[in-house]
Amino acid sequence: MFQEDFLWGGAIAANQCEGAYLAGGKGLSIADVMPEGIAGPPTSEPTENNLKLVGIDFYHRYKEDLKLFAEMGFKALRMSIAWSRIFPRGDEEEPNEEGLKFYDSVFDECLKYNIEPIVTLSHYETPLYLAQKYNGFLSRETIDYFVHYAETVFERYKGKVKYWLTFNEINSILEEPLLSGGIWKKDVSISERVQAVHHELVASAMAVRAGHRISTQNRIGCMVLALPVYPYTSNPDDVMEAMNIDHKNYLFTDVQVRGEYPYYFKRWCEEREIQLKVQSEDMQILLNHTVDFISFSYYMSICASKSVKADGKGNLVSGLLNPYLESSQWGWQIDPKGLRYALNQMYDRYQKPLLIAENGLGAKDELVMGKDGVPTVEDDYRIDYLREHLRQVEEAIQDGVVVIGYTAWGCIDLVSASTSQLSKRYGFIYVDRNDDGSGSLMRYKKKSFEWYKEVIATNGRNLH
Ligand code: BGP
Repeated sequence: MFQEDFLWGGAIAANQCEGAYLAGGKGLSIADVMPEGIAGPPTSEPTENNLKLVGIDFYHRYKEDLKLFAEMGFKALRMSIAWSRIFPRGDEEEPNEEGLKFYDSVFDECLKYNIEPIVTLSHYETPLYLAQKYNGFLSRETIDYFVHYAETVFERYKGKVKYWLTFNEINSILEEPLLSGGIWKKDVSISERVQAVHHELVASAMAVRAGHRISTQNRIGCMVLALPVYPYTSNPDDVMEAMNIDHKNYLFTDVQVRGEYPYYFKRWCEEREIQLKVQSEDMQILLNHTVDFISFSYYMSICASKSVKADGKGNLVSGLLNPYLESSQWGWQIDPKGLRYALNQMYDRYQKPLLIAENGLGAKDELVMGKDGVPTVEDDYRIDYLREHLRQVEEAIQDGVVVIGYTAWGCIDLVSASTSQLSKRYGFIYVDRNDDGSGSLMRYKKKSFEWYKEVIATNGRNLH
């Protein structure tokens, strides 16, 4: 049974939906120069083929969109603030009032419908200036700029926003230093990546400290990409390989939740000849300012082997394909039980409340004429995917895991993070925009819209 105040809702990110990339004094972010997402190199300036520059025009249409979310009965909306709307370059002293006002209106509109905003401070949208001048979190300076930004928004939205997440999928920085760490330079060594990890972790803990100081109401969480790893075979070498990948991922939550680098970190660094530069107060900050809850995205599990080479396509990482699982049209393997497993693993290790901040199926949708003469999408495949995953969430709750909410990724179609396409659709709401940028931007309810509305209305009882 889902708890009575379960946070049912959806998730979006500023850079993938807002568009209006220069409106209201916004500065450029790294997303504005990554027209192919992580599939291709960044450009020197924004280019017309970058779908994120217009996104789904949420910046101008948020009222219409929030009304639709409210109609589905959303209790929560996970969204992000575009850092460069508040600090266009990232290193200013004074924030951009117009940017602050925009989010005031968005939060007010959420609260009008009793939708709890869950706000990510940094979701793959580091200000471009900080990326180019400082190589983002590779430099220590960026910690201070981030904390100044966090304090600014904590102060401003005190009383409006209570749930915060610091860095989206913080563990992806090892694989995606630009997207996740704002590191502009090419050829980022493993030492540099780990140094940037440390800076992000310190920045996150300092933000937690500021958030708790500014309001005792604030509940601040971490956000990681959950990726259950199964040994490819029962060969102990494969089991160890799976354990090593797990260790790499748990490094982040261990620091953010327990306040310390895990016991295996020292050897891990030594073997890679990493000499971490740590300032004297860092460890104390990490220890004293841990998160209130854990949130994570979940899309797939992977298999690990010592001897077989990876051929699977992953979200931000790749792993071996599991012969027992089907794949999405984008090659992501569908594993609802993996979600129950991930929830149990995470709870087993930390005993902290868990929020599923992202989960969903990216699929090609076909707009057809509905019975009432309004276009729609018959997305039974999406309903099946979500139902199976939610049933497993319920199983985990029955196991004893404390789950506080579920925000379905891309509750309205938006631009994909990894491939920058619009045709990879996740939404309950279809947005008429195509990969070539054409389309009216009109919104249409898919079949899953009514289904999810019913899930929320029955607090999950209709899943059976
Ligand atoms: C996560 C990101 C999201 C989102 C999602 C789906 O990694 O946090 O921003 O986009 O994955 O990925 P994609 O958009 O590549 O399909």
